[in-house]
Amino acid sequence: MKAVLALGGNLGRRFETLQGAIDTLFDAPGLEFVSVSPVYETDPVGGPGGQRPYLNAVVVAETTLAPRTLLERAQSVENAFGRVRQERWGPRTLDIDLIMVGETVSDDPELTLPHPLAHERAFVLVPWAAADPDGEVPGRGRVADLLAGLDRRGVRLRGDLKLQRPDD
Ligand code: A4P
Ligand code: MG
Repeated sequence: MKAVLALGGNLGRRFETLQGAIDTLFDAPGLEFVSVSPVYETDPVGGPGGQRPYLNAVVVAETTLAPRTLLERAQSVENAFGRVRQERWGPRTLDIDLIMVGETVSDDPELTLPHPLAHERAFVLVPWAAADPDGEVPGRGRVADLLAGLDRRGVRLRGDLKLQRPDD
């Protein structure tokens, strides 16, 4: 199955955290790297005022893991990078969201798929479109079409930062 993961963080060494997260995510069986987006610096959406900007990126993978198992892997990587869960949408070193896993549709609050807000978030769709030009949100449509209706001003390419594919 195809899996799309969105990574973001706005505390600490943001770029090093994204690269470390990618290396760690793929450092176990069941998840194969396909592509990674450029890095974008993005204005915070939601949460308390005065947050620093985020760095966001999207990774496309192939997986044989059950969606739950993939969520557990993502959460253990968040924890490894010092994520402390405080307020919703508050600042964080690393957030990894599962955007879609194959055609899985679930409204379970522990794992909602596709991600319930992905289709309206430029900080997810802009990197996703770059990593996967033919991407589609199951039930919502093509990423490129969803993006056409969104304000992308808060999402700026950081051409000076380039994530590497995970080391094998
Ligand atoms: N959960 C349910 N569905 C999923 C899914 N598809 N992927 C559950 C990942 N987790 C999912 O997440 C809370 C619970 O969501 C988890 O226990 C999981 O079982 P969390 O990471 O602990 O909390 P959170 O991230 O603070 O809350 P939430 O609602 O997931 O927020 P989002 O949607 O992740 O938004 N602005 C910019 N510019 N860039 C960002 O990256 N990120 C957020 C966080 C807000 N503003 C942002 C950014
Ligand atoms: Mg989250």
